[in-house]
Amino acid sequence: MIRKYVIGSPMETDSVVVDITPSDGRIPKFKADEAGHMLTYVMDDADRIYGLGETVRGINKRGWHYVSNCSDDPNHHEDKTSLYAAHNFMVVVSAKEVFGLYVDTPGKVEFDAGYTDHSILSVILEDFDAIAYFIDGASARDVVRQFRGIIGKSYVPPKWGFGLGQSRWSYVNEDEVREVADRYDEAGIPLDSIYLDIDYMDGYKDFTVSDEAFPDFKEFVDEMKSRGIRLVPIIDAGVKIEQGYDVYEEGVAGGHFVKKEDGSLLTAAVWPGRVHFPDFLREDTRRWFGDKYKVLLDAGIEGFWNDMNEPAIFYTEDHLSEVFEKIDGYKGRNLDINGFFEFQGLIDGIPNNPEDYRLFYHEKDGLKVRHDKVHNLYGFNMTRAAGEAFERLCPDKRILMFSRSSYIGMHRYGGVWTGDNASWWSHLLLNVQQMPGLNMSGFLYSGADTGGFGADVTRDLMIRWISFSIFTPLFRNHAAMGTRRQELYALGDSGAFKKLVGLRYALIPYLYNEYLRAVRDDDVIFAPLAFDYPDDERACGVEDQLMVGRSIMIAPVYVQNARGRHVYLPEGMKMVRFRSMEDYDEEELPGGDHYLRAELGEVLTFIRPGCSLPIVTPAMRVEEIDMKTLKCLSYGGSGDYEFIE
Ligand code: MIG
Repeated sequence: MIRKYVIGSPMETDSVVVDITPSDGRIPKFKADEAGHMLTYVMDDADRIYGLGETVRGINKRGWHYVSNCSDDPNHHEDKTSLYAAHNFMVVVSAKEVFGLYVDTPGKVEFDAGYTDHSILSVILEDFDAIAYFIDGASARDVVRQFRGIIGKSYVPPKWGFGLGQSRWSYVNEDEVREVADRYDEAGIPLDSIYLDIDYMDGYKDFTVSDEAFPDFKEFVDEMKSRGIRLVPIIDAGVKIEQGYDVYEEGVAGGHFVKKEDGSLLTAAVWPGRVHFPDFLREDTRRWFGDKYKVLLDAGIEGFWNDMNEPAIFYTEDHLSEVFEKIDGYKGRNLDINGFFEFQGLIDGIPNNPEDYRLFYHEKDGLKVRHDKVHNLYGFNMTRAAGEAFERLCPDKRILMFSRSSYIGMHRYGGVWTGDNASWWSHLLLNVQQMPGLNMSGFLYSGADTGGFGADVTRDLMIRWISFSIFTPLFRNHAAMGTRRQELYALGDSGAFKKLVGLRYALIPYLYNEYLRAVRDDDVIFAPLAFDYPDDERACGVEDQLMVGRSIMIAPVYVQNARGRHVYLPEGMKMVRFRSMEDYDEEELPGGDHYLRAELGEVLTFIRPGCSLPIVTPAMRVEEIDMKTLKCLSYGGSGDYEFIE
């Protein structure tokens, strides 16, 4: 049962697609302050909180506070309260009740999940009004299903989007891209896509391609496609200010860019230097910007990633000139501790400055709205612009699309990647722990930068990370400029990677089918053990194992130099210890605690009783997978597995 409560006069976000008549009275279970801007719920010691999408920390969110405020912060440390997304949905599981809450507001909202007081869950709407959806359910999974039922079906990527993607900031010309493809092929490692980061563009201008780097882009796209490899270019939110650049000129002429209070255009800066930001909250701006993707679609491109759409702001002209003025005052001064820190703060406060987000306005449903009040909708609507355009321009084709910033509702148009993580073991665990929350909010097509974006990866970290991310729908190796080369042929003997990526391709029929099933049934693919074994107290506390689809559980290794790990089995299962699709051993294990060997390159997979895991012979490309090679590994039951498409 879902009930809708209107707090104040909230703005429409388009995240919910079902009409629900608002209820009068109070939101059940919660106590509200007078204005209705702070809701509190008293928790028992054993109560758990799930969801909140892309956030730091564990699967159970209790014990920290999370602020929905889409932020370009590459330091995903456990003390952070905001990452790139705003996913305001959570499920509370206590011994006496299970319920969900979705707080639909385009502004900032804080979920204090027992941080200030361990026994109090509070939801704090800073200045803004909201719609609260309260969901009563029989179980956590049931609450999630009901919620997903009101936000619309999740995006479905093309099947090749389940293949491995290789990315780096940046492959700067066609020779480099060709070399990546060649070396993957030589190493016999399957690959379906290569990503183009910002340097493919001409001067970082959206929807342009550098002539020097790619003299005949269309021909090159065709060449790669004839080898079965798709190129996936990046698109950034900021549009470069440059006379003669069509996107800039049309944007100005059409009134598509965000404006300041006095009606003049906001000048901010990102990659290309000075830019204007399209007002994606306006329908005709979305249509205009969306149609621009056609330039690349016409060149044969079938996939995109949208970046910097929190939006990230290096600086605004207004703030920067203030800083320059103040800096003058520091010249020649003897800076003591206070003076120096002030000075440093002045500089450190230039990018993504909260003041800058209050400087400009959107036009939403005919009204002028200050940006900070609708901040969390920006990336959503950029990706929506693209998604709506694909529906118009190529309705019969699935286009790969994912975004860095997101809000619930965007899951109908694309997926997300989790942004600038680092090559750290703790971020491998974070990747594991982020998956259920993302799925609960509808973001089924998701994954992290495998191997880590920042910092230098090691061979063993890459092996362990791949051993996990072969299960995530988005399976992309991406690294920052200046870091150690991270392609799978560049980390010593590539044999181990060939086997592991081969295993991924062997699992694609299962993974894609479980994906389609999760879309159809409004379900998650990655579930905490607590979802399937709610009465098993031990299972409910597990933070480093996941159910993946209906048939299996996984237990990734995320500790350097470990040669095995403890695994909790909520019931008897059949363990398959994969070294590759052809090389594995099977063992039936009773429920309970086990210490299991898992050497580097070994993937522990557990088949549930009565279930089957279909696998196929790996191919070098998703499209070459031969379903005739399908066989099932089973643990009891009929030994069959049902495909829905
Ligand atoms: O400020 O395009 O998260 O994946 O490689 C950095 C360059 C801008 C941030 C993205 C990252 C990408 C990088 N971008």
